[in-house]
Amino acid sequence: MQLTTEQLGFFKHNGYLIVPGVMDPQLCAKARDRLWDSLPASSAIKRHDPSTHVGPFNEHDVESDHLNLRQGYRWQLRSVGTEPPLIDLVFSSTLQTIATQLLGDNMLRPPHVGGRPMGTHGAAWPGGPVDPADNEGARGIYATLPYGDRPREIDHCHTDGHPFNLGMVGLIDAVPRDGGGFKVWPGSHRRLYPTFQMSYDQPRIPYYPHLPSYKGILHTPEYLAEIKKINDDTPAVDCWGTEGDVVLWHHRTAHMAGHNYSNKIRQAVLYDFTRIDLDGSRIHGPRQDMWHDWSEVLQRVKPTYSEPFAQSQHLL
Ligand SMILES: O=C(O)CCC(=O)C(=O)O
Ligand SMILES: [Fe+2]
Repeated sequence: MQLTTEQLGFFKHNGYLIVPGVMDPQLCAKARDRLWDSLPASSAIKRHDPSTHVGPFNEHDVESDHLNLRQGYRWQLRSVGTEPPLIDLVFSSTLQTIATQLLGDNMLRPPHVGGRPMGTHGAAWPGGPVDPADNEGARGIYATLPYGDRPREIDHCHTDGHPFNLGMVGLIDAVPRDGGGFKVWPGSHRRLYPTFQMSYDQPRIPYYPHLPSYKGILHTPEYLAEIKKINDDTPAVDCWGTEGDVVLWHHRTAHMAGHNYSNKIRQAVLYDFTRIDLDGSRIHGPRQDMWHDWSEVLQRVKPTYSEPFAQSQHLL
């Protein structure tokens, strides 16, 4: 399967692209089994009884291991990220063809079956997030429990602070509207790209036990101002869909894991495509041409698309 010129143009303009039905249904089913099999038999949440799926996880079901984190409404099973079924799912020949169209011929760095999953080394700093770049496969299976009667909340977008080229969120089960799907802020990649000091990374303040207050990712004032503006002036797009759909997104696209106001657990697999030249390209600051590290076809494509196509992308 090849992306059309319209799909490429849409991705270039909006920083995301929903591609329907590209993941194998049997592998999606295997991934769901893998998620549920990781739950102890004694858990209050029972796979075949949806009435037990409403979050947050109760005290007994909470798990703080970063390889299989269950906290609040979030369940992030990362240990499976380098197992064959997950890698076959995210690095299938279909998805390699698509990612190659975006990132260029012979540029994809393959994942490593049996390699180090994300979360192996715990949080990047005490109380901080896990570094998604410290990983040789998929980020893992990310699930969000239904919020039940929790009041509606405001959306807050962020960007990811680790080096990668192209993000992917793949639905391993159908996700309804407002059901915790990946949310993106269209066009944010073009506005944020020039506000970073480096083209892929975000500098980090190291953590020291005797100097605990100042730590984590350092943002430029330009970035902080722009992401706040984006949050205020751009309506987010909810990437709901059916089993096998994927969302591809530019590494600087503002996004969030949607709030789950449905009565169904949101189940998705996250993967970052990286180019084999990322080790060299990450030393550069933002390029004059933000498409420098992308395929020639994408560099050349006009960022135009039809209204019906935009509708199919939940933009209108
Ligand atoms: O689960 C999702 O949809 C997105 C998660 C995310 O943005 C992240 O882990 O950085
Ligand atoms: Fe993120």
